Formats: sequence, structure tokens, C-alpha cells
Amino acid sequence: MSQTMQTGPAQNFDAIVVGAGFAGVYSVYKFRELGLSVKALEAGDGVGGTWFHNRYPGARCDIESLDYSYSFSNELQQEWHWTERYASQPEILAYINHVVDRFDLRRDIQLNTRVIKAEFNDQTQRWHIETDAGEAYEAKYVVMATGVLSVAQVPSMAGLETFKGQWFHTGDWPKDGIDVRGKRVGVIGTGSSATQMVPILAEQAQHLYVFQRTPNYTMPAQNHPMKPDIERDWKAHYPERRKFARASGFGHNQVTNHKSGKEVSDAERRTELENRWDLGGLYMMRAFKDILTDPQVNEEAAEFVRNKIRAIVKDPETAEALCPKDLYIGTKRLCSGTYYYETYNRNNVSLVNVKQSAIKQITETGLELENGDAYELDVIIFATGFDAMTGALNRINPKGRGGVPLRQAWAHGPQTYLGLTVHGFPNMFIIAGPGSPSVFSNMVTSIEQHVEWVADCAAYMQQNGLATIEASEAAQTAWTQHVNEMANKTLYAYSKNTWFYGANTPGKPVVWACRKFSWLTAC
Ligand code: FAD
Ligand code: N01
Repeated sequence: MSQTMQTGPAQNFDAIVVGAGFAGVYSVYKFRELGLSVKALEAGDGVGGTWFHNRYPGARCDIESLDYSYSFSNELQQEWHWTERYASQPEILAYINHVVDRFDLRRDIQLNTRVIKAEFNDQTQRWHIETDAGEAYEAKYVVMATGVLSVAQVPSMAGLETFKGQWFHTGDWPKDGIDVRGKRVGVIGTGSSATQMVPILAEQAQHLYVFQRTPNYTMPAQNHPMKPDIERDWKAHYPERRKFARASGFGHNQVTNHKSGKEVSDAERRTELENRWDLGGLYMMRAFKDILTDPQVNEEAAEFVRNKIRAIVKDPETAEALCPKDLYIGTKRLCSGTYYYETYNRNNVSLVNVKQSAIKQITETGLELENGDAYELDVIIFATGFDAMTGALNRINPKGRGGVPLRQAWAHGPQTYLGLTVHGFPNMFIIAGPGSPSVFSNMVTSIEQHVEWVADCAAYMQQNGLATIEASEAAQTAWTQHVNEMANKTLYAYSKNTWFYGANTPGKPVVWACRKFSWLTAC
């Protein structure tokens, strides 16, 4: 061990799970099913992870709720009723809490507990874990279910501490909500969180200013109350639906059109794009098999969406400012919203271009741009995203064999084997982390698959009396190369200024961090 720790005597478990979102909760279930002792340590004061922390108005999933849910228990999926096509944050949070209670998992989850240290002991071959409450744990296995979008990122802006109004980040939203009625509100950022929130804030605020640096493409979610016949059909065919999702490249039931966008006539292409727009949300990215690999096919879809924006937004200058240029559609995470573009037709909403002139500083009364323009604000909302993929792991900075810290092992970017394990970090498993399908998939599907892999692995080790398992360096290098090669076959390789590459977090190496792109072969 590299340091002496001022903690009480260590409590022993077979497995320590860090985090109690979808991944942590299922991990507790699976380890308990194996008959192993397990404890989850969660920093928040409730379970749910993403859906506990992101309570901003309009937060909801962009994968159909019937798909974005656990499949491990048929009773659970039959008895739970989703009220909308895309579930809202409160409903998903209620669902996770229901799962925790239904399977009596709460007694193995400790809230208000942040893991601050995790060190592998070369002598005992066990992990030593410490928390901010001064507790210590020892465990054979450690599962990092810490989330890839769980560290809210407020950009460093001069003067923030002088602001006399209120400010918030979407990923750390107060439980009691925020009352913006009659207030002048500024939203910084136009990613998925902003897109969902802006139309709702606009209905309440006296005036809403949206500070946009880079426009992204927003599809209409086409959300609606759950249709009974659709729910009945899903419930009657859940086994097939789940099987399809697992075998698909994206972990859900959205069907890909297997035609190339180049093979079809102009009329057929137009009809397909219109159908995808009407289906809503992420369906657009399944319009053609080569939409994310062929620049021309991608541009046809991008221009289709730009024309939709131009048709919706009445002021031509605002419409043009909202149209993404020089960005392949889908290479920044596609947004899914309701009345997002329509909102810019309201008199109380202004789009401010902070690409032309950046935010210079926050002032006591609002914010000021480089060009001297000043905006008086009562509330500032940072919809500025996350220290994604590696942020939560880097903060723990686990130490593996020989006391090597993860940050050192990942100094040139994250390297994993299968997105699950790291060479030099025996018995440490990451759920839906770098090098896995992660955020490019329906994450609940990926999480279940990962947790089941970990549980199968632990069962094998227990049955065979094995103390440790660890990825070889060669396997890890080959996997990381494979992930990069697959990414480089896509248009993502031309849009590196995104959190997929870590480009949104100062000081991070700009490297591909996400998935194995199984869909390239699955399409
Ligand atoms: P999380 O839900 O992020 O949970 C991680 C938990 O670990 C958190 O509760 C955190 O507090 C805890 N933690 C972290 N570090 C520590 C520590 N050191 N000690 C103790 N606890 C710690 N994905 C989709 O597939 N479809 C969607 O529609 C979708 N919508 C999203 C909407 C929003 C607003 C966001 C932010 C993400 C969305 N995602 C979506 C991605 C989402 O993160 C995953 O779907 C999923 O909820 C991740 O679950 P998880 O358990 O892996 O991580
Ligand atoms: O964050 P983002 P998010 N000055 O990183 C801007 C999931 N999610 O919270 O692009 C001015 O996407 C930044 O501008 P730019 C989903 O996976 C899903 O919205 O860097 N602007 C960008 O516009 C998603 O991708 C849902 O130029 C600044 C924005 O802030 C992920 O979470 C809903 C700035 C950040 O966008 C993150 O989404 C919500 C600065 N200094 C979230 N710094 C669903 O619908 C940053 N920006 C399922």
C-alpha cells in the first residue's frame, strides 16, 4: 500500500460496487444472486445515478421507455407501466427506486458515501477502499459503476463568484426545483440537456437568453402518452424484443434501413428522411446504413434537417444561426426535444451567438461578451455537459498493481480490454466505460450485458478458486486499436471537438473514448 490511511478497521466484502445508478443497482442484484457479500457505496443521497442528479425541467430519455429498462426479470417488465413513450426523469427515478425495493436491494446500498480511494494490495490480492466518511473496506472485487456522465462540468468563467443571482448546472439540479417565473434566465450551452429544458423554461421565464457556441441537430422527440396497444404488444413479445436489442448494434429496437442512401432515388431518400423525422428522436440515424460513414449520405440528411429548421423558425437570421454547418449529423450526440426550434419564435426568447463573440466574464448582474454586449440575468443555467467517460474514475484514481494510478496508466487516453477491465488493475471492473458501446447504445442494455459478464466471470473464479483476473497488455492494446480503427471508419473521425473525444474537458488527451462500433458489422 502506498499510504497509511486514517480510517477505522476495514469491513470485508466479496465485492464493493461504486455507484448506485442502473449499473450499480444491477451489480448488487447479481453479486447477491451468486451468494457473495456485496455493498454499493453511492455519493448521492438517493439511488438512480443520472436520474437522481439530472432533475432539470424536461429531462427524459431518448430511447423508448419500454426499451430503456431492465430485462432481467420478466415479472418486473410485465408489472411496470410506463406512462409515456419516452419516460420523464421523475418516472425513471421512481422505476429505479421500485426495482431497489422490489428486490430488497436497499439494505446493501449505502448512500451519502463517496469513494475517495481504491488501492489494490499486491500482498493480499484484495482491494482496499476508503470513503469520505472515513470508512475502509476490503474486497476481492471492485465494480466501478461510477457512470460516464456523472461529473457535471461548469466551465471556468471569470467572475462567477461575483454573480448576485442564482446559478445551477443541469447535472446537479436542486431537488426542490427552481422557480424561474418572471425572471431573466440565461442558458449556456445547446446540447441535449439544453434542448430538453429550453422550451419549458421559455414558458415560465420573463425572458430567456440561450447562449449558443456550436449549434447541434435536434430531432422532434415525438413523445406521447403510452399507447395501450403498443404496451400490450411489447409485453406479449418482450423476450424477442430484448433478444433483438441485445443482438442489434445499438441495444434497442429501432430498426435500421439496410439500404445505402446512395442506392435509392431522390424521392425514396426524401420519403425515408420524412418518415424518420416523423418517428422522431434517434430514428434519423437509422435512415440509411451508411449515414454515419458516407459524407454525401450524411450531408443529405443534414441538409434535410437544416431545411426543417428554416421552415420552423420564422426569423431567417435566427434559423440560419441554429443550423449546424461543418458538422456531420450524429457525430455530436443527436438531440431529441419537443418544440425546441418552435421556441425561438417566441418574443421572450433570444438566441445569442457566443461563437462570434465568446463569453468574456460573469458579472454581478449577468454576463458580458468579448464584444462588450452585456446581458442582465437573474438566473444562469450551465447546460455545459460533463467531464465525460473518465471523469468519475479519474477522481477516484484507483491504484493498481505496484501502486500505479489509473491517471498515469491512462495519461495518453483510456485503454481497456472490452471496455470492462484495465491491464494492471486486477479484479476491477468498469461498467459501460471507455472502449465499450456505452453512450452509443441504449445504456441499460449495455449495462445489463456488462454486469452479467462480470457476474459470470466472478462465478467462474469462485468455482475454480482463482484469486485474480486481469487483462493482458497485449489484449488491451489490440482491443483499443480495434476500437480506434472502427471509429476511424466513420464520420466521427472528422468531428473531434466533442465529449466523445474528451475535447470538452481542458487538459484531456483528445482520443476516441467510446465504443467498439459493432453496428458497422451488424448493419
Ligand atoms: P450513473 O447513472 O451516472 O450512476 C453513477 C453513480 O455513481 C452516480 O449516482 C454517482 O453519484 C455515483 N458515483 C460516481 N463516483 C462516485 C464515487 N467516487 N463514490 C460514490 N459514488 C460515486 N442513456 C441512454 O441510453 N438513453 C437515454 O435516453 C439517456 N438519457 C440521458 C439523459 C441525461 C440527462 C444524461 C446525463 C444521461 C443520459 N443517458 C442516457 C446516459 C445515462 O447516463 C445512462 O443511460 C445510465 O443512466 C447510466 O447509468 P450508470 O449506473 O452507468 O451511471
Ligand atoms: O452536454 P453537452 P449535455 N461557453 O456536452 C456548451 C446525455 N444526455 O448535458 O458544443 C459556451 O452535449 C457546448 O458548446 P460546444 C447525452 O449523451 C441525454 O447537453 O462545446 N458554451 C454545448 O453546446 C448528451 O450528449 C439526454 O461549442 C459552452 C453544451 O455546452 C450528454 O448527456 C439529455 C461552454 C454542452 O453540451 C451531455 O449532454 C441530456 C462555454 N464555455 C443529456 N462550455 C437525452 O435526451 C460548454 N458549452 C437522452
